[in-house]
Amino acid sequence: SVTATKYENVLLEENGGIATLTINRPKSMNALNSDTLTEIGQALDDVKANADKIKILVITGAGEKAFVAGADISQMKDMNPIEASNLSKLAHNSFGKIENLPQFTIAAVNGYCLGGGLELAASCDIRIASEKAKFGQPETTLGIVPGFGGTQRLTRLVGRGKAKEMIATGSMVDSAEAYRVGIAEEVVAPEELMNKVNEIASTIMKNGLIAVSMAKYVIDRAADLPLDLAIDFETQMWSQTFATEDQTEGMAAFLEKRHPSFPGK
Ligand code: CO8
Repeated sequence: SVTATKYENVLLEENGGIATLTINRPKSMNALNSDTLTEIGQALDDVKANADKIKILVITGAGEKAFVAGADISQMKDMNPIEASNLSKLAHNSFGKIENLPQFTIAAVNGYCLGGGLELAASCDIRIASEKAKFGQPETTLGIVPGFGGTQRLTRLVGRGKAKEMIATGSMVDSAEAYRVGIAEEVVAPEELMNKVNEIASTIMKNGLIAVSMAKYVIDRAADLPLDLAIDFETQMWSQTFATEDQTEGMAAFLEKRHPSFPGK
């Protein structure tokens, strides 16, 4: 296992092809200040640059209580609109990198997942939650609008009605409700969270990872296209997978009744 030591507000570790990015400010519930958002962006660049070693990225929060309890309110308190815009752009730059990673990403939601925390989790490909997790967009309770994608990515997960309800009330939903409305794909006991995440990551890693990466890409990039263009886009991706050794191996293994050993090219 390898740990990158150059960060102060996050931890980036790699073990057996799975990298874990831990937001590491447990005294402030892992709140996202600008230094942390900058380091998240740098860590994501590291993950992308090491795609030969890192196959899956897990994002989680340090400590028992919080995934991420939002943007750092003490930093935002005295901001003017230009500073607010700059902070929002910094977050969008970092969160956009998650969607643009070739690797599949899993948010391991271990506790409070609020505001910028839910916006971070919503940028990941899937969310696995502890039974203790609580989700919310409390921005309107502070007199602001969600600013790191909450009005958009949450709406795409749960639909307009539920997103508007969560944003207008600012109330938290528990993990059972998050599962019901499609924020969390699975909910497990707190002590099982990392086992479950590793089990899902291991299952994905046995598959053709070029295909996984292309599926992620086309799902995200075509999501807002009209259906006929989106289907065309899928056909392009699908046909390109026939240029890979993974396709040759996957289909040969099936026909020879053995497990595939994907070369990843
Ligand atoms: N920012 C800064 N500090 C925080 C934050 C935060 N978001 N959340 C918690 N903390 C700090 C607390 O101030 C406290 O510090 P201290 O020990 O120095 O008093 C410490 O973390 C522990 O927190 P609590 O004592 O409050 O712990 P509790 O267990 O009682 O409560 C909660 C936990 C429910 C998570 C509570 O801390 C809380 O409600 N936090 C704020 C949640 C929130 O409103 N988040 C949304 C922030 S807004 C946002 O994310 C907007 C994103 C887009 C902005 C775009 C701007 C351009």
